[in-house]
Amino acid sequence: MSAAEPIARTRTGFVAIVGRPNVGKSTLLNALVGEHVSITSRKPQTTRHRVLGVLTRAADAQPARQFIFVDTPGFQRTHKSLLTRRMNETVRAALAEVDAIVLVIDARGWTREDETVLELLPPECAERGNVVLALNKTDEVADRDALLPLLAASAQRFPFAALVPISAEKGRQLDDLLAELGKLLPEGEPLFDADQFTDRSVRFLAAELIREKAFRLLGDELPYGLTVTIDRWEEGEGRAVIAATLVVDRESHKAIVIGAHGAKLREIGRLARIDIERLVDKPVFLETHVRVRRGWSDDERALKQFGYE
Ligand SMILES: Nc1nc2c(ncn2[C@@H]2O[C@H](COP(=O)(O)OP(=O)(O)OP(=O)(O)O)[C@@H](O)[C@H]2O)c(=O)[nH]1
Ligand SMILES: [Mg+2]
Repeated sequence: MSAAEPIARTRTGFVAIVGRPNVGKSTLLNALVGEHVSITSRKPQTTRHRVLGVLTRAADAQPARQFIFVDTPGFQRTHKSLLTRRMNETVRAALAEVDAIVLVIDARGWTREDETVLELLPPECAERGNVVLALNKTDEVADRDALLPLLAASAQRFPFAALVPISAEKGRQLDDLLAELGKLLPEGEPLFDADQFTDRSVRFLAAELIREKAFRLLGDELPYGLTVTIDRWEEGEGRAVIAATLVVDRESHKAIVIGAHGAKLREIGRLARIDIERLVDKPVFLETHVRVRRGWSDDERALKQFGYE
């Protein structure tokens, strides 16, 4: 190595994943990190919190890189409740404090909602060149040639640092995306241990896993008025005993969550328990209850109590 050659250094940085609801941001975060950090579902507005997912790469030939991905709620164009307003604030705050941004759109084309998110990017991003466009769900695109005009049109819209077609669900082209993002990480020492994959507690992750199963098993109308609290968490004798409450905002929703003879609630609990056991690596006894708290998603105190700050 000649003296003039720069010494390769460790790079560490925050990368926000933003986009409209349901484009696959959380699926992408999980695929990049290789862990079920952020919950996903077919329903829009699944993610409500800022969730970090950490990927540490220490290849022999290359300097170490630590990507700290920030999953964000899908940005919504209208505020339906205090909760949606909070979710949008979470997106704005994340954008302001990161080193790089992945804007996720659907590979089938731009929508008005995507443009709204593009307009949300801090003005200095264009100059800094720290935004990568990920065109997700390429597995749904029958004609790959159709992507070419979309790539060209996207480059016209904004000076993206790179445009990468991906499939988060099938794990396609994720290394290409990481290679582009790696260039945008600033030099710096890792902030998380190599085996740490999120900043969130197992308690938070467990509550989210229960919410995920409820989102997946319940009808369209319900999930937006549903949240989960963990009321008891005891670990011992080789197992964990957890009590959780699914909180709904209407009396009529309680019966729907419970289902005929309790079947729905049992299934939500069974699926969540399997995932929580994997998380804590021991058998779990999960007790679930349903409670009504009217109008909680518009109630400042309730939002705070349920962890939406
Ligand atoms: N076909 C296909 N589906 C995908 C892909 N990525 C995500 N999905 C699906 O898209 C839906 C939404 O995924 P999420 O990851 O929850 O989307 P999100 O952008 O985080 O949604 P919000 O949190 O609600 O904003 C789920 O049903 C995913 O399985 C993909 O690459 N291909
Ligand atoms: Mg999400």
